[in-house]
Amino acid sequence: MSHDPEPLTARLRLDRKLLPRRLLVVSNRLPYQIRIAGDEVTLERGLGGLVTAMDPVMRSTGGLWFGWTGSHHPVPSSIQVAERMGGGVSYELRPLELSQTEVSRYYLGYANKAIWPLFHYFQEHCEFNDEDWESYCSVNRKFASKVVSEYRDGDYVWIHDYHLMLVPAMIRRDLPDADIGFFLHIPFPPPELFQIAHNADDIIEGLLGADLIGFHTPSNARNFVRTVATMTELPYSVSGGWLRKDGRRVKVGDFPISIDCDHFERMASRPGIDDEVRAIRDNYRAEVLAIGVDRLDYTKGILKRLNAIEIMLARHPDIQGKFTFIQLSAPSRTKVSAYRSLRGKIEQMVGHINGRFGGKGCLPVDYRYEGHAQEELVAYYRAADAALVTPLRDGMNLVAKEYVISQIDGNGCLVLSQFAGASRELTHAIQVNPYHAESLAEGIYRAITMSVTERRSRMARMRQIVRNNDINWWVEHFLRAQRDAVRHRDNQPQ
Ligand code: ADQ
Repeated sequence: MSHDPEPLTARLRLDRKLLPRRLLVVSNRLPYQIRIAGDEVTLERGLGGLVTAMDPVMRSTGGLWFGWTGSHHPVPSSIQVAERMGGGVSYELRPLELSQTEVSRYYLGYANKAIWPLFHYFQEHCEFNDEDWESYCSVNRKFASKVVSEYRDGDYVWIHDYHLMLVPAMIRRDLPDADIGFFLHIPFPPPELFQIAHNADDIIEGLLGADLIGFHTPSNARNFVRTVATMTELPYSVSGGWLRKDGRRVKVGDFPISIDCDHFERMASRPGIDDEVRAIRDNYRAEVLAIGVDRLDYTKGILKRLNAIEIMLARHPDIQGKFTFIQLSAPSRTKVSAYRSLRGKIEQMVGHINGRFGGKGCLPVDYRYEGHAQEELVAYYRAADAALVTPLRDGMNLVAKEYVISQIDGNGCLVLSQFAGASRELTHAIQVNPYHAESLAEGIYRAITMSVTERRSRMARMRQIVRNNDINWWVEHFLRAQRDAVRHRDNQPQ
């Protein structure tokens, strides 16, 4: 029985020749929250970059998605997302359950208090301890065994992200000839930083079980090869993007992730959206609206963004009373103390800015601590004259691409951190260094006062770039590299 939460309106336009017989996606969380009431199973799509990118892929290719349910309630061992898709393929979830200790040690502990901050260059937030690490190892083993138990010849195993970096080698041990890819959704730091992890050797060993290891940007890929070169004696080529491990060649490459542009454009032009956009603008009564959309995370630079808005309002009294910044923050990792304290600081700062500049017309900052449906988000994107995407460090940042593609009338301006992976492609954004408050403030001011001609020309270039390199392109680019990696797996280096 299918539990498809939304009709299969359209599929990605993928080159069928590249598709494996069956795709096995492995990630920490399943893409859907599973709710059970009596006999009824309902699915609610999760939030976050990995799901936004990979769910449309699985809807098009079919296959199995292995992941943690995100709760402690028992669920069926297999759930079908879409009943019948072209070519008889189906998309099924394979839930894994984790104990409370595993959640607190593997997920909240090692993954989110050690690896997440370290890989985003926040070494002061890192907490390393042996119990968390042991739990990380045993949960990785749990994932690997589950995949191995369902694996059939011809399957392609695609492992995602920093929670599961040991899984490639664990699967390789049991299935020496399996095709295995790994994609890291967050940055990979330089060797000097990476070696702070006391289990750095094991992580490298784990990743090298894959045939292909993908990163968002060339500099992340280079950091990885340089790290392996620093820590091991393995043969490698930084420029060729390969390493050699146990007689196997491991390919390393950059694959800038993207979004399903057709889906976002459809949402941005759906019937009734013009009324929603007008209602948002009428509600705020501001001449200029800017927006920020993030999971509430210290890497996203929300505090520095708010600080820059305060500086901008103080320096440019002409826009006081005419400008509103809407910050939509989705709750995230609320059990980690760094996230809880960040929430308190943001709320305090919003109150301070509104106290200082409010009462002169419109509200300076509207802060909402909640997740929004994608359709609603797109209405906000369309209503906003500018989007402020100013992370302190970010693998890619899909919000930047979603904003650009939602500007179907060619308007809008993007302020983008130079430390987001997206800044490599979106060179026509106003690029800023979020660590420098004054230039961030001026970047925002420049965006909201830019001439219509310049704004439209920059937006047209960015829309074209995102359209050319959309999620179809990303999947194909990765699968093509995987096919080549497997072909050359046993080749001696030139
Ligand atoms: P994230 O850190 O989650 O992803 P991002 O790429 O911006 O960051 O993706 C966030 C997703 O969540 C977007 O699709 C966005 O629309 C959605 N979202 C955010 N706030 C929301 C809100 N308030 N309401 C509703 N939806 C909201 C990780 C990496 C990124 C990388 C992606 C994909 O950290 O660098 O781009 O994976 O690889």
